[in-house]
Amino acid sequence: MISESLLARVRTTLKGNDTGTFIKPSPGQYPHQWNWDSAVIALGLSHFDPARAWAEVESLLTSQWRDGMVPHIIYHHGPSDYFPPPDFWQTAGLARAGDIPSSAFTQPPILASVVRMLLERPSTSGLIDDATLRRHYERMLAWQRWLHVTRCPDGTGLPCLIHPWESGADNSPRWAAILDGITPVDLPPFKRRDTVHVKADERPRPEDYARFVHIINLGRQLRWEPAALLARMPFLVQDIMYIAILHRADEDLAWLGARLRADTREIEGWRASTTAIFDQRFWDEKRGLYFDYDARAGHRIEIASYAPFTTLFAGLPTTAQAARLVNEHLLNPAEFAPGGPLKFGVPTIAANEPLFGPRRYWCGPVWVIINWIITIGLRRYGYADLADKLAADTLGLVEAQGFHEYYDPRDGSACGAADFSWSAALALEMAA
Ligand code: 9WN
Repeated sequence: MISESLLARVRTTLKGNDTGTFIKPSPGQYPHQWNWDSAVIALGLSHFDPARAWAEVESLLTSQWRDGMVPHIIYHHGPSDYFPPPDFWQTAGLARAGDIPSSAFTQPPILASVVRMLLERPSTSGLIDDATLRRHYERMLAWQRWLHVTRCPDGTGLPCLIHPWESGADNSPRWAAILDGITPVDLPPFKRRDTVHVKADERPRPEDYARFVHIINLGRQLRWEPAALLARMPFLVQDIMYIAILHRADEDLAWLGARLRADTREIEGWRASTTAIFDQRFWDEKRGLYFDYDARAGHRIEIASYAPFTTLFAGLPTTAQAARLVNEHLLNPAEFAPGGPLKFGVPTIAANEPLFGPRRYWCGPVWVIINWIITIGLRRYGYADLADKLAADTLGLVEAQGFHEYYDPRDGSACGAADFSWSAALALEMAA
């Protein structure tokens, strides 16, 4: 049930972050449009301004590159005090780029799933005409094809990420070993702005930030040419959360295609290929967990994170695998459950991992978007009580602390940016 007071606070936060063209993730720290933020913000908007929800989808898709990619940051209104500024990406004059200045890589493709959710809501579904929906469908199809084909080096259809920012979980310890192997050289001059708004010990470490910039610089030198990126980038990863989100997006895009009477065989083909290889590449039978894959080095990255639980969202595990994920890990107080060192779940890294950092960004804090994805997955597998409890606990955290970017799992205290749009939007989703 959505209370009037929650609705009012969410509305104030999202209106406060509304630039007119798109809703920014937070007032100071993130003044541009971010890809997966905008998608889930549209869900929150659907509860009080459904027309604006569709406008958010539209504004994100207008940023699409000519080759199909939908970029991760879109600078609709030019530069700000955010680093990197638009010209840092050096995309001007690139034939494959889009018309709106943007970053040169992408983020988790949750948009098709959001569009399906919007269409399944009576309040929202009547507000979009078939021609617009078909245009959105074609654009999302081109993006998902770009991921399965252009970003896949090995014929499996599994996309590779070329920068930690593409994962949405920038400094996750899942990427630490790869980042530690990268020595930044000839860095272009830059000044970090993220630590102006948020305490430095809640953000990526300086050495990791320098590596983020170094990888962008390599991409610039390769003119962001997809085959060259796959061949040369030092960070080349198959991320299980990213792939789970894409697999669910394929399912939801096929649903939309069927509704539009389009030929969905290509999408069904992607779904079949991902299903066929997922376990072989990522499942560890001994640990009862999925692990990401370092495609450059050719091995799994054995860090216990929230990411395996997101596979439930996509329906990828068998019932037996799901039971292991839940019983051996999600409910284990030494790792992910409240009751041991933690008071709140789900931490983004298991509490007993050596690199667990309870306040440092993606190294441990609880994120509302992750808990929301996990609750949907739990329901898909019949764990409704657990999903209800996780949603209620997350909502409690947000009610007590405000709409923050992330929360310390030991005591629930707020970290990162304040007035954070997706924490507000997804609080409504969880309440509903
Ligand atoms: C870099 C906007 C974004 C989120 C990401 C989160 C963070 C950016 C940053 O903020 O990344 O893309 O500057 O740290 O990691 O998931 O989309 O909220």
